[in-house]
Amino acid sequence: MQVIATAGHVDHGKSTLVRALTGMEPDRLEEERRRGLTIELGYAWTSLPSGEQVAFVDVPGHERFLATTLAGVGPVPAALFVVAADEGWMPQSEEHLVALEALGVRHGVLAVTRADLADPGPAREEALARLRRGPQADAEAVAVSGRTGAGLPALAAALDRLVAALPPPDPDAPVRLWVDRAFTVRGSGTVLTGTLPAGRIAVGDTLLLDGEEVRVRGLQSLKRDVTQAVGVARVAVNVRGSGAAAQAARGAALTSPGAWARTAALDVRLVPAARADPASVPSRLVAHIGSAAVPCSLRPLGAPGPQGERHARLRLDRELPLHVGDVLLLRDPGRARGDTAAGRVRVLFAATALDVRPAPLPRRRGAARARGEELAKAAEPGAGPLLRAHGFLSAADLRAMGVPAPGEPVAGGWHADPALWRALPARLAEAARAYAAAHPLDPGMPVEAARRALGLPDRRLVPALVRPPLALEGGRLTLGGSPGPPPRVAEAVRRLHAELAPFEAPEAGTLAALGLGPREVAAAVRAGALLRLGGGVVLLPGADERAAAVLRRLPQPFTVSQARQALHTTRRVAVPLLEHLDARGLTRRLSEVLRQCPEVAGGAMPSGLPPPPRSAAWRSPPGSGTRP
Ligand SMILES: Nc1nc2c(ncn2[C@@H]2O[C@H](COP(=O)(O)OP(=O)(O)OP(=O)(O)O)[C@@H](O)[C@H]2O)c(=O)[nH]1
Ligand SMILES: [Mg+2]
Repeated sequence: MQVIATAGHVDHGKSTLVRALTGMEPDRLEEERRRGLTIELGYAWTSLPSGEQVAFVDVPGHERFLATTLAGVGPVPAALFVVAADEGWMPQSEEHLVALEALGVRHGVLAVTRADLADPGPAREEALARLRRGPQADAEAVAVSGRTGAGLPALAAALDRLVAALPPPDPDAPVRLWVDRAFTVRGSGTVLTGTLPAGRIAVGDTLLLDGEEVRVRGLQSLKRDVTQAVGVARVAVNVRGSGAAAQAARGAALTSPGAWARTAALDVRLVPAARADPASVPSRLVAHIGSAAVPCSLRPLGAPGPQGERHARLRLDRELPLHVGDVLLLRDPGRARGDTAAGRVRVLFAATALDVRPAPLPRRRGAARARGEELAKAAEPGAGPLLRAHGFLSAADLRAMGVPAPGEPVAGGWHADPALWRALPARLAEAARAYAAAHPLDPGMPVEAARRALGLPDRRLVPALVRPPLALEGGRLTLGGSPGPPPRVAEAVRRLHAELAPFEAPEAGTLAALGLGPREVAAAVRAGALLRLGGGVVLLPGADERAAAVLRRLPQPFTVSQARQALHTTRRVAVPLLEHLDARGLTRRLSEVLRQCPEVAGGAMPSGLPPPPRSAAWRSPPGSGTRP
C-alpha cells in the first residue's frame, strides 16, 4: 500500500478528483458539503491498475486551514498536486509546494483538473515550470476532468508509475505513527488513525503514546481487521492505556519504546523556504512535523551563512519524539487571512534536527555563536558531531536519537568522542596524582571520585582508562611503584626504629605519641614501612624474615615459649608472629604447641651455625611452664 496526500489551491478540484478515483467521499462533514469546501482531512482508497492499493489523504486548500493541510501532508511520502486548468498557479499552489519542499516530499504527480472548463495547456506549462524549480521536479503531468472522467485512466497509470518508483520503507524501522484522528468507540476505548510510514505494528504490541505506555488491542487498515500492519499503511489502532489514550488528539504520536528521543529542545539547521523573508523571523513560530503543530520559540545560534542557512535552538511548547535528521517545517502563525494573496508565504524554514538532546547553552557571551559554528562544521548530522558535542553517548541514547552507532562502545555500552577518549588516560593519571597529593593517607583515589573529577557519565568507564603504572586495586586507583609512606609517617617510623628492640611491638600509646593513628599505621603498612601482624601488633619491616632465621637455629620442633625466649619478646608478639610465619610458610605448625622450620625438616642444619644449645627447655613438657 502507498499513501498519497493531495495538495493545491482551494476549489481546484482535489476532493472531486479523489472521489472520481476511489468512488469514496473524502468530505465527510455536513458543513463541508454545504460550503463545498474541505475543512478536515479526508480519507479514501482504491486499487490502481497494477493491483497496488493506494490511500489518499485529502487536504483542505483554503489558506485558513494551512495547519490542517500540513498535518495531512506531513507524514506522507508522495503528493497528488492539483492545479485547475481554468485558474492556473495560485497563492496556495505556491504555499503548498513550498511546504512540500520544506517537508522533503519529493515524489508526486501533477493533475491539471477542470480540463473540461479550459484548455489545460497554459496551466500545465505554468505549473510544470514552477515544479521544476522545486522538490517535485520529476512529477508527470496529466490533464483530467473530475466531472467528465476524461484523463482518469492516464492519471491512474501515472500514479502506478509514481508508486512503483517510491523507495520501499524499512519494515523493521521503529514505529512513529503521527495521529491524525483520535476518537472513542464505546466499549473498545480509544482509536487512533494515521499513516504508518515504515515499521510494523501488531496486535498485542506495547507502544508509547506521547511517552505513556499503551497496548494495541486491535488494528484495522482500510476498515479491515488485521493482526499486523507494515508501513506504508493507513492504520486505525485501538489502544488500551490510562491517561494519554483518553486525551489523545491530532499531533499525538504512537512510538516504539526507546526508539525516539522525546524532547522539547533541539538544535537545527534552518534553510529558508522559497520566497520566505528570513530577515524578519518572528520569535514565536509553529513547528510542524508529521501531524503535529507545536508552538515554539527560536533562538538563533550565530549569523546566517552564505546561502542564508543558519543554526538555531528550538524550544517546543511540548515534547515530541524526534530523531536526528528529522525535518520540521517552521510556519509564521502571525499572518492573517488574505496575506498570502499578496504573494507572502507563511512557511518560513525547513529545520533539520542536528541534535535532539542539546546540552544547555553556557551563560557566557558568545556561547550561542560558538555552538552555531560547531553545528556548521558538521557537514552531515550523525554520531561524529554528536559525540564531539556530548563527549559520551550510550548505545541507548544513539538509538533514541536515530543515529547508527559508530563502531563498538568503549566500555559499559558507552560511545565516546575519539579525541576525548584518547586524552582521558593522561587526565585520569593526573587526577590520581593530584588526589594522592591531597590525601596522602588514602590507599588511592576511589573510582567514583575519579569519575567525578573527569566528568564521566558512568564509573564503568574508569577501568578502561587505567594505564600502567596507574592501577586499579580494590576500587581505588593506585599510582604504582612504591612511593613510600607520606613524609610525616616516614619520620615517625624512623623514630620507632631507634626506640624498639628487634622483635618488640610498640604499644598503642607509643604509636599515638608519635602521631601514628590507625590511618597512618595503615599507610605505613601499605608502603612497607611497618609489618602488621594479627591482634593489632605491628613490628618493623623484615622482622618476620629475621625471626625465621633465629628460629631455624632452635632445636626442631620448638614450642611457642621457646620461640618467644629465643626472640627475646613477649607472648603478645610471639603468638601472632608465629601465625604470620606459618602463613608465609616460614614455619610449619605440627600441633597445638609444636612448630618447626621447613628447611631443617629433613635433618639438614643450616651450615655455618653452631649446633643449637641443648637447653633444658625443649625437654620440658610442651605447653607447660613456658608462659612469660
Ligand atoms: N467542471 C468541473 N468542475 C470541477 C472539476 N473538479 C472540481 N470541480 C468543481 O470545482 C469545485 C471545487 O471542487 P473541490 O473538489 O471541492 O475542490 P477542492 O480542491 O477539494 O477544494 P478545497 O478542498 O476546498 O480546497 C466544485 O464545485 C466541483 O464540482 C472538474 O474537473 N470539472
Ligand atoms: Mg477538497
